[in-house]
Amino acid sequence: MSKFPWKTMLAGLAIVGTTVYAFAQMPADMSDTMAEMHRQMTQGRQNGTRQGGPIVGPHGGSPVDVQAHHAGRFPVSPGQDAFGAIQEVVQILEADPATDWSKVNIGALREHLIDMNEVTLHAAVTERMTDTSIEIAITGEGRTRDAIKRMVPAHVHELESLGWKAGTADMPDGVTLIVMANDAVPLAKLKALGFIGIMVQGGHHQPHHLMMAKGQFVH
Ligand SMILES: [Cu+2]
Repeated sequence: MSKFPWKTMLAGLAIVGTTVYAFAQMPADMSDTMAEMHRQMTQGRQNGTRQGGPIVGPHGGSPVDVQAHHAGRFPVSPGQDAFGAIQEVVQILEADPATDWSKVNIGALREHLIDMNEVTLHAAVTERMTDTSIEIAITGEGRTRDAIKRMVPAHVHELESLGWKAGTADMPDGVTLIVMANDAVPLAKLKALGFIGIMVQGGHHQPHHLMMAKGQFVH
């Protein structure tokens, strides 16, 4: 173990490194081992947070994760993106002594992430360019339709805060989104971005997800 350069890393990381090494040597029952790994990794992160500043950031990819990845002993991916987003938020809340668990609502975050999944992957999208704008019909059925009606009109406020001119019109099976071209976002760029490229504008989802989980934000 002393041959590894990461031995020289922060004390908090070295603790995790030791843990990783110990489990690599362990021939115990795999399910027990995995449960213990989860517990130890969580402890390691919490130790790291206390000793060396915040390790779990809003965009993931903590030094601990990178370290384990480079050591080749742990996969970093949680296996499912919404699962990983929720795990990250739960870890942030657990690392914050000010977290008010009487208000925390992880289920609300899960519902929003299901909406994001529906809008991103399952909505039907028809785009039409005019001389001054892009007009996008976003439609679906059931949960997909509900998600479109929750997320797309809400996103207009984010676009407006970025200085874009945009609006929505309700339809029985979805929403029509109209976004005007401007100097910063000419028609060619609007066309290239299309529906989902427009939906990802702004960085509001990450902080909003944490607020949702804290019970402070309703989309
Ligand atoms: Cu979101």
